Amino acid sequence: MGDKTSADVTSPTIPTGSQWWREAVTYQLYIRSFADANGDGLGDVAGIRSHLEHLTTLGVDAVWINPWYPSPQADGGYDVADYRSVDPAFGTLDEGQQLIDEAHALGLKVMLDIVPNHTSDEHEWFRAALASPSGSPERDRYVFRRGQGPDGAAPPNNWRSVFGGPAWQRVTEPDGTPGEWYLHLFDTRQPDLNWSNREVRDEFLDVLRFWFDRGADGFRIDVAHGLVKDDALPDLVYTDESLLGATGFEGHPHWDLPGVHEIYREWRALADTYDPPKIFVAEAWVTDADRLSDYLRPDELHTAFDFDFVRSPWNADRLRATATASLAAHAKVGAPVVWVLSNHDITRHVTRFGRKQPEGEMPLFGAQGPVDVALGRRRARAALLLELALPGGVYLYQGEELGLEDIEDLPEEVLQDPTWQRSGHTERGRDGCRVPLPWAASGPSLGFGTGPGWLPAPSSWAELSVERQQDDPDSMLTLYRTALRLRRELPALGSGDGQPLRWLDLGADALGFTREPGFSCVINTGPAAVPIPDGEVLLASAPLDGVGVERRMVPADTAVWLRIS
Ligand code: ISL
Repeated sequence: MGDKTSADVTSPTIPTGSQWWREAVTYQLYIRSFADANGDGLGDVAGIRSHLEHLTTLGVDAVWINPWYPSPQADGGYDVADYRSVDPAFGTLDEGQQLIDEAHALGLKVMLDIVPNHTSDEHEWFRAALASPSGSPERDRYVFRRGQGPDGAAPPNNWRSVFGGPAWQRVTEPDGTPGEWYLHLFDTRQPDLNWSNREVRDEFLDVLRFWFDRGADGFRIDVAHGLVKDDALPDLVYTDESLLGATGFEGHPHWDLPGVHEIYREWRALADTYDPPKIFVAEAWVTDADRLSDYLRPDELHTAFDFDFVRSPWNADRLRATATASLAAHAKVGAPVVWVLSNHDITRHVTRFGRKQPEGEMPLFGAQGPVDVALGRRRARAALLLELALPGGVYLYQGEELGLEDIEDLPEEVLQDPTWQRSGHTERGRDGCRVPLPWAASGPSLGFGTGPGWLPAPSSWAELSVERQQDDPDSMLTLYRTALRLRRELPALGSGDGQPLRWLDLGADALGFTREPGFSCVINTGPAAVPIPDGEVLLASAPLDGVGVERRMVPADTAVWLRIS
């Protein structure tokens, strides 16, 4: 729906055209932590179904559901044992189907999460591989190699797991002798698949078909940059000590190899056989916007998260520079940018923006010193107005509409992220952004479930609960609802296809732009108020009055939307 008509302005439903993804706002449902209907402490499908109204009231167009497949949950479900079902802890395949159908009836698109880089060690393929000899077709679905040294007792190379420690695990052969090693770029319980193997490729096409046929509108692709490895397995020189943050570089032996593109061309061809076509969003951590745009060429994927935006500190110059580079790189391939501020892997942006802002890239993992949560929330409100006003699509991570911060002091005994174990208890990992949502101001898990949640929410979150925020005109939740409604109503917002944004010159501490027809957005990231361009204020992330005498000003860490002539 590139160009909005007046019908779109009044219609409460989302674009139904096949181009919906060019401007959709998608809500990320981290199922484990959204809502727990059966009281076992873990969120579930029934929990999502009971809160669909939250999503329609919020005003999103689509949902992305993190992996809900049968899994030993060694990595929060990213260790998939069976790609064609729903984990009993989350519900049944039938319930999953009902959720898809109910979401559709409400006008919501449904994105699922495909995990093609690795399976669980409990996947039947991996069990068969362990039970089969070296060189067997069963082993060839994974990356098995002989170790180095006379006894093969040293790993095949020096690659490290993203979660810490070596990326290789030695197996005991069926006859009881120490044997080959298998590659796992993530946890030992997540063996990497061999994408040179045609059977692996066909299997995933079939899994995509399975869910497309059940109504899934598309897939988020996990570790989309990781599937293909350099067969020669050369050693790597590690310069970046952080476990989760590495993004690869030209010639890297396992991130962002050119061979991945061929895989996505096959996926695209399959997606295009559906009417309307199914769509993809890539999780691809690559060096820059140009590399990302390679995934978005017309015969490849539709969209990819813009992690450069995520890595930008709260700084007008940097935000403008990254947005400009992303818009230009995406325009070259005709793809919309997908803006994102938080997800289930990175420190929530309230916390990131509440810290002393770095000169360089924003750290996305781990505690990084003191946090001013109130300041972080103020900036998060402004950041929302920025990302919703930029051309393209947006992904929101559950809980950001409540202004949740990262919980950096979870008791050690509750931590579940494999990073915690694999780093030898030096990196706590990502649990702090995965704490269950507070729905109510009271109860053992603040309305998440009838009992305690799998991670404890702080009591201070009672004030952030949906119950407390929903009728409060000044709450974060109300800001999200209002901004999303306006984004649908204003013809200037959304995809912006063919309507370039124009940057305003507002000095080093503010960024602003206009979009046609008649819209302007100004964000002040600096300490001093800046003047507002002429126009009618449609929405502000903080009160504007009381600042400036002659004319209205945008105070520090505040954004405004204006109607201009
Ligand atoms: O590999 C990285 C950098 O190149 C990491 O940032 C990596 O891309 C990221 O951690 C991948 O995340 C996804 O796959 C993981 C899973 O733990 C995450 O939750 C998921 O989002 C393994 O499946």
